[in-house]
Amino acid sequence: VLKAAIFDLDGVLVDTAQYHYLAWRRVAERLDIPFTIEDNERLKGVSRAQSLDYLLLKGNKAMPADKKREWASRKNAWYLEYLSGLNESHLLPGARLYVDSLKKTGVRIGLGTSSRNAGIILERLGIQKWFDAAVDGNMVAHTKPDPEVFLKCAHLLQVQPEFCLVLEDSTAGIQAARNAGMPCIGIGDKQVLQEADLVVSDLQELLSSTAYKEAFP
Ligand code: B16
Ligand code: MG
Repeated sequence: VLKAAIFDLDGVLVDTAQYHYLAWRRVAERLDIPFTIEDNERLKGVSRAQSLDYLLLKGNKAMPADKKREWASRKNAWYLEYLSGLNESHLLPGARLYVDSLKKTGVRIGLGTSSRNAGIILERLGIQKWFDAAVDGNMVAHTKPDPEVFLKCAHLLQVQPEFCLVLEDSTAGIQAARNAGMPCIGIGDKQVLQEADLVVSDLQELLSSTAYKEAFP
């Protein structure tokens, strides 16, 4: 039985993954590093610092720590620029309805995100009150695929990992759920998110999925 659902933020509840993409693409362009959609998939769910390290490795560029901090904060400034227009219309399809339906059946709601900007996003959308526990990138030492963010959330929710369902749009996040011993639903492309127990294109689709109802009655 399902006792808790732990949601990723960017790309699951809110349409901000596109803003991360646009901001990283600007970094890659400026640094003259080729940046493909596959590269972008690798950055999803991964911390800002490690995302930059990935890009630099791909571009075969060494960079001292102070320069790295500069580029990471430049990326974040661009990201925050995109976020400035954020409002309720950026909630992804089915998010509110699915969370409401879980709450009605007594399932506890958690947030497990790598983002250090989660506070601003929740506030903008007025959805802080959705969560019984929230863990973000400011509260963990290790980024996804490390299970820390999800285990910490489960601990705060006081629910054993095997009774927590994770909802994730990234391969790193699905691996993190696996590493935490939690079942996981992928939100996005079936080819990309193969390691999930079930993949749907969004939470709207999940609400009417018979495979979901059978797996998590
Ligand atoms: P920030 P999630 C992740 O959020 C994003 O998917 C990833 O692209 C981003 O680099 C990471 O947060 C860190 O975000 O720069 O805002 O601290 O998908 O785990 O909710
Ligand atoms: Mg995500």
